[in-house]
Amino acid sequence: MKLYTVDALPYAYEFSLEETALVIIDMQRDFCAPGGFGEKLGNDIALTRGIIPIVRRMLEAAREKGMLVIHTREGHRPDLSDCPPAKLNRGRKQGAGIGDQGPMGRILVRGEYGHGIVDELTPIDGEIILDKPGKGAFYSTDLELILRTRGIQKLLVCGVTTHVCVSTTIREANDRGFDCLLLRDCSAAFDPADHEATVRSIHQQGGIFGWATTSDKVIDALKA
Ligand code: TIU
Repeated sequence: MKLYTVDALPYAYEFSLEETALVIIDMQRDFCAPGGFGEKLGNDIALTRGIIPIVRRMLEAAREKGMLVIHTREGHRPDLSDCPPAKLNRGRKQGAGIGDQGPMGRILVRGEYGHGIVDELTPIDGEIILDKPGKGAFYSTDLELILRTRGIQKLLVCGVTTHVCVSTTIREANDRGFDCLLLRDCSAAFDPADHEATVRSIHQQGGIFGWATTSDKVIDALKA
């Protein structure tokens, strides 16, 4: 089993291809395109759109090496039976009613155009698409079963938004015993202050939730 060593904070992160998955969180039009959930919540989507080419480069490097890739999508059943009233009510109050009609179809509803992953990062055969009703990718999904079945112990995590779904997923993974490396340049929040604070919160205290680095360092390690 070949080990790759990546320069990271708080110290080097080591992984093998066999035990590692690239987890791309919620790179959906609803968060990265005009008129989606992210924009309707009152956010500027420039930063979440901006990372698409950088995520693509990381995705291509993972594909080249045959690493397991998991794409998550936040969203709900068309009848919203899996959307807690608390989430629905708060979204509506903010002008982002889950299930409401928007320019890309119904907001955050499975099967709608806005719920889909952006074209540049379209999953290919062999990659896993995981639909999740919550912010964390483990909550009410079969992600843990999939990872354990594949023998995955390490997660390279990226996507949007750093402080919401990326952070929640890393925290959930950490409590389940997975070693997470946050790819900070492949992740974005609507406000850079939220992004930076979250990156620090993950690697501080000796890596209380995991590690953080940039994708070029992972790609360099994979090529070394
Ligand atoms: N609002 C916000 O920053 N994020 C979300 O609602 N979901 C994800 O992070 N995917």
